[in-house]
Amino acid sequence: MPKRAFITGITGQDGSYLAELLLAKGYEVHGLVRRSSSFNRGRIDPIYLNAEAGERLFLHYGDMTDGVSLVNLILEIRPDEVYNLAAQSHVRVSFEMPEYTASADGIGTIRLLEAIRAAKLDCRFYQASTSEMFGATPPPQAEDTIFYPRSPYAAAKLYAHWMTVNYREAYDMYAVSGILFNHESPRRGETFVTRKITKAVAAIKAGVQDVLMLGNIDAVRDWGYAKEYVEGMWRMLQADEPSDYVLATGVGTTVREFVEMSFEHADLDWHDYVMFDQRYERPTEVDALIGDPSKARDQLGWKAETGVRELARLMVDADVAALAEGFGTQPR
Ligand code: NAP
Ligand code: G4F
Repeated sequence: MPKRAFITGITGQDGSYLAELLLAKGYEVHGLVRRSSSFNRGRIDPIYLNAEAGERLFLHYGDMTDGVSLVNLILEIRPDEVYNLAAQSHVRVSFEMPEYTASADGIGTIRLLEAIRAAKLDCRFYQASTSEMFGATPPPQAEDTIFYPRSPYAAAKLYAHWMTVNYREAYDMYAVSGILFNHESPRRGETFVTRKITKAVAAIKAGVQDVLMLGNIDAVRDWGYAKEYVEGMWRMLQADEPSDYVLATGVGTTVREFVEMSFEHADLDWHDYVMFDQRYERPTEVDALIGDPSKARDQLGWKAETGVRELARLMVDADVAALAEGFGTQPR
């Protein structure tokens, strides 16, 4: 019998890479999808081009704000491993929708943990925690660094993080939190800053965009390649004992530097195109996130391989190619 995994957020950046990884490892993969009036499966659709992998991929309608759908799916699927990646994951948007973000990201995690507990399932649980939980605490940030959330998103994720710890301690569940620093790819949502930049570079190069409006370009982030981070998630669920881990590169880069690298790769001078727009600033900003991934390296043998310059280049190249093929907004 193949191992059976259930992924919430399978249509997102990480969910799509994780589904591919688990299918390649021989898993049967079940994913939660939201009903939408327009197509929202662009990232996982290519899996069906491989008939063998496609046969082991199953999609189910549900929502993190609908506990009954989660209870029914857990009972029906009876997974060996659950990866809770679904979230309203945009920090700026969480200031506009704090209640929904709390429900989907915070209470949604409880809905899922309770569904597992009620089903008396002996499965392993991964929670997508985030470096945003460190917020105002200066870098470097590791597993034992004090949390200081600076947005409704970070506060909701911190609640989910502590509830994951609590279910591990209270009910002896194999439940872990991956505290992941920013990770990007050509599949990154187009309103996150890296993808917004690389997509703009491609469009400016093609002569179909004149200007790129950005908010705070002095913020520092620790950017890695998403494809490598999903391997770390899987490794966390294969360890002998459940524990929480930071995944990061350990290198900090400003948004300004990411802009420079991306424009430079396309032989463009960013000063000619980038303008400040206050609308992209946040009521409370997280100035600097730089992770210390020593524990994951020592205990899981996990290490980020792709540096930020290479990441910027591969994202620009993918956006240039997508535009040339006429798939300008299609995440691959
Ligand atoms: P993403 O691309 O925004 O994907 C989010 C996924 O969650 C999508 O599949 C989305 O579905 C789904 N979703 C959102 N609200 C939902 C709801 N109410 N019910 C069911 N599904 C819902 O995010 P990502 O970058 O892959 O990140 C994956 C997870 O890791 C998220 O929890 C994020 O907060 C966390 N995280 C990300 C990073 C990062 O740098 N990428 C770092 C740390 C933690 P639709 O496709 O229908 O929108
Ligand atoms: O790309 P961002 O929106 O990512 P942010 O806020 O760091 O959050 C991402 O990483 C977290 C992990 O640390 C995840 F948990 C979360 O789900 C998400 O994936 O913004 C990065 C930085 C911020 O400081 C922001 O203020 O870029 C700055 N920025 C400047 N101009 C901008 C823009 N961000 C966005 N999205 N758009 C701008 O125009």
